[in-house]
Amino acid sequence: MARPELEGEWIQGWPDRARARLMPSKDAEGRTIYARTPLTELEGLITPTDAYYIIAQLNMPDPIHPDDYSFKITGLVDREVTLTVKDLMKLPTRTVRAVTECAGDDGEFFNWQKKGGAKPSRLKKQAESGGWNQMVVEGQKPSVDELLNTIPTTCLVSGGEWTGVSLRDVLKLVGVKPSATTVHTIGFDTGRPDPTAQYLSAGRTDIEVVDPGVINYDKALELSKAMDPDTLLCWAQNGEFLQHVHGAPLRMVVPGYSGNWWVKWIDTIELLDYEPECYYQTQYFVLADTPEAPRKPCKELGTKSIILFPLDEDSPLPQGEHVIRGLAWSGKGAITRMEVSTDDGKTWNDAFVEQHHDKWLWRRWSYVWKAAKPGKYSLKARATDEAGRVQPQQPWNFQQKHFDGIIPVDIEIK
Ligand SMILES: Nc1nc2c(c(=O)[nH]1)N[C@H]1C(S)=C(S)[C@@H](COP(=O)(O)O)O[C@H]1N2
Ligand SMILES: [Mo]
Repeated sequence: MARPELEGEWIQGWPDRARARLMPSKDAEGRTIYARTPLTELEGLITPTDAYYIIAQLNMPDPIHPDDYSFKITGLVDREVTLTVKDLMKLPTRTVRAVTECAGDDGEFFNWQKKGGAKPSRLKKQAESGGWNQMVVEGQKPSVDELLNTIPTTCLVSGGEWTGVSLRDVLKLVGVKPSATTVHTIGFDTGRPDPTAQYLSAGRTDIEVVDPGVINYDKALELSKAMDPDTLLCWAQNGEFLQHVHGAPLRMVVPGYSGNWWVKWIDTIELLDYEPECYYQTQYFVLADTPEAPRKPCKELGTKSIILFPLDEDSPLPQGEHVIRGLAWSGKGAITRMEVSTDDGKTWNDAFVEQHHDKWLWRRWSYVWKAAKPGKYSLKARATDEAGRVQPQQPWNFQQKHFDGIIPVDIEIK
């Protein structure tokens, strides 16, 4: 098998399996701003925090100590307030287990489906340092190939346990005026969006990119989703206080919506009666057929499954029984059915879906494949969610967001 062996390590004096490690890229100051989850090396449904994917679109901000931290709620509220994390801790605590998936996760598969060529791989690692934030210097445009070869888009998804309070409870506390429609959340991180991110997701450098200048990261969530009891303001992840890179002291958690809605490093929450022009909502993180077409913000994730065993790299496999397994999740809640095909989608068989009570968390599924005859096989998996949505939901779009397509795994049985 072509998969790299996990090398043994000594942990507290005992020989152990190597820990799964993030696949990181750093900014000019050496701070990790982009890191992929080693999906194929992990077991279980909660991604260890040290292996959780990381994305900072602008500059990684300086950390603020929780004792020195507060955030404001302003705009169309009965009482404008400044709150600390300790204030929030006086409200009923809520924990939600949920998948975080970057809108750009697996985006390069869109291109591959359209144009063919080398199939993207979850085993592909980017260089330890470097990446798009260091590639573009004034006046220089890297080629599409250079970009695509630098940073793979796979493995930008993780599963976590998020603890905080329902945003709804906080909004009830301050009193939302009847005219409010939008919850505008502003992070304290700033920077000038790197156009390379747009080139990278579009797979082209010949598109026009708006330069908004130096901005704060911000998003404008519709009030109805903000009032969903599972939309949280969180101070903890996986049983510990948030790490800085994941948005400490306080971040938003918006289960079902792609990662870009989960605003980190909250500075201000503003209630509005209109949708403001947020760069990461109207320009980037949008769905449109072409760069010229009207752009629609990407919100709910589709219905998606991935095969984690076997991978193309595991081929050839011996004749006999193999367990095909992977994970599945949806932007509309629980996965209710998984089907597997071992004949390139001609026939489908129901797979076993592991049950649990967390509708926003992915589910593990498996299928016992009796590979009786030598030959070449194309394995496929497709998920159905509780809303009846069957994978895939998201058509091709120029920024390659919300990919939830069915990708075959090609295996030879010997
Ligand atoms: N303030 C702020 N929040 C942010 C971002 C950011 O750059 N700034 N990146 C978003 C994006 S694109 C994603 S995918 C998620 C990633 O969350 P994580 O780094 O904790 O995995 O955070 C979102 N929240
Ligand atoms: Mo993202």
